[in-house]
Amino acid sequence: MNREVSDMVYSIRMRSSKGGAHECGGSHISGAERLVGADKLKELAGLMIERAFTHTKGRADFIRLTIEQVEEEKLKRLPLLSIKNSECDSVAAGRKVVVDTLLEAGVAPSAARGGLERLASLPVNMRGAMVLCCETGVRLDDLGDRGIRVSRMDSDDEELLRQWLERQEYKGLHVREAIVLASKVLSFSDVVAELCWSDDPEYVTGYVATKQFYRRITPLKEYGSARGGRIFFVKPHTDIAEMKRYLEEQPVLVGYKEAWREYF
Ligand code: WAQ
Ligand code: MG
Repeated sequence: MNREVSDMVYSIRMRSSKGGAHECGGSHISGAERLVGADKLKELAGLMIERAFTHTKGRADFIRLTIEQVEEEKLKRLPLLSIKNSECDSVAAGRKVVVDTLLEAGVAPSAARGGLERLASLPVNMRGAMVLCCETGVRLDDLGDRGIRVSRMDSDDEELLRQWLERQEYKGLHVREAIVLASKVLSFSDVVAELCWSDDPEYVTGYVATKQFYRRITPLKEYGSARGGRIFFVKPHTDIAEMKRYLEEQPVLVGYKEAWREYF
């Protein structure tokens, strides 16, 4: 079948760093992942380059922009996680909510506390996520500072997602991108929970995502800190190679419109 270029779907993604490329020791500045039609590529490429140049973590001197056609038959559709929100008085209180939520999701106490400690004491920002066993807290991937980089995902309707979030008073790009990413991550059967906070110095809200929901928690770090990261807590004996393949390569669109209708 002949299809117009305008009907095709593309993965467009960017990663940027400072002090050289990531693989040459540069420090991670920012990244972005979208899945869109050809008509959006030019605008998004411009926005992604601008993001790398104007980030609060500094001006990137290395930018990798990748554009790749995705086979539409391979697109998988997933529901968006529902949102809960916890506002706390301090980082310590926020992190207590983290531990409680991880325990509820089936993460062992030592793994929950150990994971939190690891994220809080990272010597450098990774550009992806580390994988920890939910029972022992042992790191299961051998991907060093790279970790697993979730890719090839987007919402199926950006404008509707924005409106749905704003209805709940959640504004801005951080939450929009994070809930799409978390919805993909938790869709892998052996992932029990995800913990994240941003490496952007001014963004102190983080989250724990579980199979049931996406819990935003404010604050999870001190204002001004440029350290952040992600942990995927998985069941013991998880096939890490298979998980990496799914999270990095399977194209995914999240956000059944049916599920959003009740909010309008
Ligand atoms: N895949 C895996 N890990 C990633 C990815 C990715 N695509 N992108 C970033 N990371 C890791 C990496 O270690 C970063 O240093 C860290 O996560 C933080 O990334 O509801 O903005 O993009 O308001 O700074 C949470 C929103 C925002 C909470 C998180 O993360 C809310 C955020 P950032
Ligand atoms: Mg960031």
